[in-house]
Amino acid sequence: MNRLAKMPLFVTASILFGLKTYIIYRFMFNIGLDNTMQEFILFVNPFIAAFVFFGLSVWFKKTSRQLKFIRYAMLIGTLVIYFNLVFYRSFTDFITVPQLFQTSNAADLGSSILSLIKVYDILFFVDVVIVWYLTKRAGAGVQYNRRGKMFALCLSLVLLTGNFFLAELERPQLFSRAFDREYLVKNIGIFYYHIYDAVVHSKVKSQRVLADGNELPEIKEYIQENIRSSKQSELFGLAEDRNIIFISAESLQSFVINNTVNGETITPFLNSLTEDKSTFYFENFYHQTQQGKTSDSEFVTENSLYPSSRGAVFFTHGGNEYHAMPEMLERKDYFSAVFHANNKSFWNRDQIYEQLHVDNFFDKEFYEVTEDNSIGWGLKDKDYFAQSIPYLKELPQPFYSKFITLTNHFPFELGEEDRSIEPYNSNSNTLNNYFPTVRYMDEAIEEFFELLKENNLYENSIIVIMGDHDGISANHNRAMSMYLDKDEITPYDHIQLQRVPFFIHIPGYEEGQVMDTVAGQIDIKPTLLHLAGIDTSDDMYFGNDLFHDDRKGYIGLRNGDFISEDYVSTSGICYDRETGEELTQQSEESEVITPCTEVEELVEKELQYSDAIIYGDLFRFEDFDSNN
Ligand code: GP9
Ligand code: MN
Repeated sequence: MNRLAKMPLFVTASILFGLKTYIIYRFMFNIGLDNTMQEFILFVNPFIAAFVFFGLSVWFKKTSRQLKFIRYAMLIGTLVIYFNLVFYRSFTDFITVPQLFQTSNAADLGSSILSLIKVYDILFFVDVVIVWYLTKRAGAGVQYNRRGKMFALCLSLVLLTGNFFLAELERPQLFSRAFDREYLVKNIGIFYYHIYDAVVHSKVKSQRVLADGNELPEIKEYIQENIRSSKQSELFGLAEDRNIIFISAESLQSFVINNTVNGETITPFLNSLTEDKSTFYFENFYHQTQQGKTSDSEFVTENSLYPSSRGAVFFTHGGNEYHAMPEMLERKDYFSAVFHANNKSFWNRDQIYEQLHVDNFFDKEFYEVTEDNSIGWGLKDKDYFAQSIPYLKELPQPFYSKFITLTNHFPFELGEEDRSIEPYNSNSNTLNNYFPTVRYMDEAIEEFFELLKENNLYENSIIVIMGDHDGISANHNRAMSMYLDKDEITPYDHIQLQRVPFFIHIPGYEEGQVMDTVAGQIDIKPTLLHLAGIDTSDDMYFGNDLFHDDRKGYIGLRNGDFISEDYVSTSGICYDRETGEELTQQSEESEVITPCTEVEELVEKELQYSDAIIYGDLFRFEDFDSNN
């Protein structure tokens, strides 16, 4: 009897602690909840996490230890969540292991710590006191038998699996894609988030510790021999001292350019740019992103390195030393800024932007976001551009500014009032709704051009527009083949669908043209830096200046596929790039080779070198500026 009465002490602790955690998640952290499922996960997770943790107490042989464990678990758990809350009040973000060691953050926090602590915070410790009292009163505690212990363990495992299953259902590839911290906390709770963060961190750390910079000479030699050109392109310095305005166009693929849906033009403004004499339009430009999506496109663009095969480099290696475009532009006194109306911690941007030397990040907090001016992922692109102009006008010139649009994001929602063309009609709502949102973005970019002109920011700038990655995945191949009027989407077609638009618009320049060069996001850094008149001979990158004839001639994708001037290699098949014809394999000295083999090996090598740089954080051993 006595036993039974004492049985639920760890359960009582779980309920009290779970309830408190839920209240903090729901009302103290500003966690966005988009549907009932998310509400549900957020509600059950605190109780499950607490039960799993406090449930461990049953395994202590000595009952006094059991009670001690519950007491201290309660206190430490409360402190963990409370430190996060204080940190959140200052940074609207959750603590990561690297941040714990970031002295600058600690200093920022230190000065304002008093203003971050509220009197009512004392209430968060009430349940600690209650449990402390109950465990003290419980005296000897309970000796659980084997069945009781196993029951607690099995129930913990079932609940935990259920929680992770729901989380994965709600956000597929939650762990491998390493999303935003808010997503992790929202789906698995703050405690498992910290465990996840610690595991990622220790993995990253060990790879970094083993590196010593000895790898660099070989990589440099490869770049010197195979990638870098010895001469400057004819357009070197063409945009010297001009502002660079870079638009990252969400999910924009090339197949919509100069195309129609239901007889209507999809992108009238971008189409007009393809014919504009001040514009270079690259029609064979490929995105090179992997799981990190937009963040990968930013990573490749700014660094001319390859993204990771798993997860987002922005997240896994956000604390590395880089030598990115904003930093190199400092050589010509450029000020750099990113404008993006999303949480600053999304894709860990707030952390990695510092490493990339981005001077100002205008995140969601700089925008007025209301129900009326939002759709899907947040602020509508037209409002976003309009609200960005006052900030842009204030930037020191010349500036390098990046604009990351949001409206044309899966699931491509748009209100009737913003819709200029009707959806397509196929079995895929994703593809159907893609067209009206693409048109909306096209109009938003056109309006942005007008705003730049009205605000005297146009003439002295170059405007670059790039699709960040595909918006229509292979899951929609049936609808896509119907739209493109093809029998099926072959692996070759799939690769060709990875083309995204890339424009360089130079007001006043008259010799722009459509370029059929095979190009990719990895080429942007050398291309733009050379246009700005910045010498890159000391830099390490895997792309080429697109205005140079002396290029390596292929674009490698993260999975080892590639597109060269002559071939497309994917799914182990070598195709003729122009005709899409499969090329038969030839045998040479018993080795099976295709015309693609040679480039395949080069791509493989580049991917390995790029990984070595990122995983080993090798740029910390390189003093780029002293070479300059
Ligand atoms: C979010 C935006 C979209 O900030 O960059 O991210 P995505 O899902 O396209 O990677
Ligand atoms: Mn994107």
